[in-house]
Amino acid sequence: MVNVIGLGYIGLPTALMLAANGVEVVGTDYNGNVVEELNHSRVTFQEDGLLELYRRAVEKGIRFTTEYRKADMYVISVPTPYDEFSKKVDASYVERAVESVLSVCPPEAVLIIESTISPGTIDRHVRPIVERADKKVHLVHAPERIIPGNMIYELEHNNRTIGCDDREVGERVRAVYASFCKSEITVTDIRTAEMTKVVENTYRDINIAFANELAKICRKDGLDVYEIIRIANKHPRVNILTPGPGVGGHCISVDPWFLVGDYPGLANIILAARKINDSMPEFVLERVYGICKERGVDISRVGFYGMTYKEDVDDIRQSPTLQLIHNMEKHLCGHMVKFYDPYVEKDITPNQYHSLDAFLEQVDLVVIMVGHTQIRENLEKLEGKLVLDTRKVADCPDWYTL
Ligand code: SAJ
Repeated sequence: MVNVIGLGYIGLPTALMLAANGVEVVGTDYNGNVVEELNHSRVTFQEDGLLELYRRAVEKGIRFTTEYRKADMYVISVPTPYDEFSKKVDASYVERAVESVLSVCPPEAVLIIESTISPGTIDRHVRPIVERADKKVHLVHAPERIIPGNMIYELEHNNRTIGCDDREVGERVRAVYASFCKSEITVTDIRTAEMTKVVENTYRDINIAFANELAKICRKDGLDVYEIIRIANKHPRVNILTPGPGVGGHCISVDPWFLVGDYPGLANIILAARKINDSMPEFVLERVYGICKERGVDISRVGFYGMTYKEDVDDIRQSPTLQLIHNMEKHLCGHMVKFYDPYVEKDITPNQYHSLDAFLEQVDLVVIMVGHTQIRENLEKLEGKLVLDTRKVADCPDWYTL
């Protein structure tokens, strides 16, 4: 049996996928509300195909509880927040989960940590706990790679990495993941797996930063960055990403800091990329102020469309819009502009609307921060408005871009 600990964005789909493919699974979360929702046939976040997968898993007998269970294998997918000032990973949730597992697990159990951790976390934070508990268990790091918005497909089709101390244990874990993963599963050591995960997200951060820097350079000279990227990408070895209002989410905007924090003086391009991406919300604000001045728009008639960190997800963690709100608070004008996101039901900020039409009625300049399908399918509603399209959702010559 596998006990999946932490039923969030990663743990829940993983638990469901294992169960739907015939593995006996108990899902554990210490948050009673999450367990209650799941026990009442409600999935706790929006993701394509999640509800259908949930139903398949329930048919196969998955159970949800707040208790840690006796199992041969544990998949730990609890949050690993980072400290904004020190930029270091906060492994306390992982530590507590490991402690709780150790209190119930049989000897020789396998503890698989899926949460993103900074390189060296298992040696520094987890092994000492295991040593203190004086119980023989096997540690494994199997970092997740799925992308919100396409999680279910990617769980089945992405290659995976399994880091372990002991090859035979790695092969056992591989067999369990192979119950649903149709792609290549590489078995390596734990430190290599930890580093690989952070390197993957850092690679993407650097590439997004390059696109964002190009946007700033082209703006300076009145060049169309999108056209330049489109043409450059026709080169067989060039693949530039898309500029945007910043980088959000719990991974790409966080993981590179672990390398900066642990390798000061060495992680230079990584640090520069982080700074460029973090500067984008402010760059959007500068564009907004410029357009308002040029077109005589009152700041109270400016509306930001989209608050999540990217399109068609309901996750707002570290989103460019939240970063921008934070910046505006410093300039004491955050309360004047308007916000709307079809995926965000909770009020995050004053002047937040819950209907697209009501929001549009109140604004003259719409700043598209997220390219949700909703706005792509309702472009006609933007007719007569000034638009700053930071995501290039449409090819409208009259619209402003980054
Ligand atoms: N973004 C751009 N321009 C682009 C691509 C992305 O501005 O061309 C922005 C997005 O809008 C978003 C941010 O970057 O704000 C990150 O989004 P993303 O879609 O690139 O990635 P995440 O954070 O949703 O998921 C990443 C993925 N990692 C990589 O692609 C290397 C995913 O596979 C990981 O599982 C996930 O991080 C994680 O949990 O680590």
